[in-house]
Amino acid sequence: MAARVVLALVCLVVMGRLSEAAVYKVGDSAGWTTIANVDYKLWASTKTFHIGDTVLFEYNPQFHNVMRVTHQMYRSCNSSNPISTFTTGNDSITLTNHGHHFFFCGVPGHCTAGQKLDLNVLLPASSSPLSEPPTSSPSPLTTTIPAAGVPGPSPNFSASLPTVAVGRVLVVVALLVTLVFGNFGS
Ligand SMILES: *[C@@H]1O[C@H](CO)[C@@H](O)[C@H](O)[C@H]1NC(C)=O
Ligand SMILES: *[C@@H]1O[C@H](CO)[C@@H](O)[C@H](O)[C@H]1NC(C)=O
Ligand SMILES: *[C@@H]1O[C@H](CO)[C@@H](O)[C@H](O)[C@H]1NC(C)=O
Ligand SMILES: [Cu+2]
Repeated sequence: MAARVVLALVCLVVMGRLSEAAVYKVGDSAGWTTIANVDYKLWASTKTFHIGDTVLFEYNPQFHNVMRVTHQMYRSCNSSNPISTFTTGNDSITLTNHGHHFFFCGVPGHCTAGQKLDLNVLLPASSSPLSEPPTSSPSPLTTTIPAAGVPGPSPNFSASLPTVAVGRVLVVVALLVTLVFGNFGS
């Protein structure tokens, strides 16, 4: 029984790790370049970008730069009016909204040679187990501190995770209620 609680806590920690922002180096080891013939469309298609993730453009700033552009500019490789320009050679760009983000190198000829990146940032997932209401609402105390020897439900990730979360919320609410009503009495 205790193993079940430990399992649920380990699961929470792992899920916390998984939901942390990721850093993606554009082009992986090749970086942001024209000479390696990197297919940046293919590179982006192998990743799943979320809000809060960072893309890192690494390149020699003598030869390249990074321009964030609109879809129209991206399609026509028109670098006359970029949204923003990065030139350090080690540019971290944090993705703060969902949808497509368009980048290319503004050095003449590089965008048409394929140094262009279209990445799609997905909407935040709405089906996280923690945000789903539990199918049943057992008492938090009997589930988090189960009585010894009493057989409980089998370990079940999808059932135990929300139970632990709801249990925590209920404990906090109970503490608040105790505090408020305690003050009323004095
Ligand atoms: C590039 O875009 C600008 C507006 O941002 C426009 O004035 C210009 O004509 C475009 N150039 C080409 C070659 O399409
Ligand atoms: C590039 O920037 C990242 C942080 O954004 C840093 O960790 C890394 O060491 C930098 N690399 C170079 C070559 O400066
Ligand atoms: C876990 O619990 C859910 C709902 O409580 C149920 O639908 C599912 O079949 C269970 N899975 C296992 C492996 O017991
Ligand atoms: Cu370039």
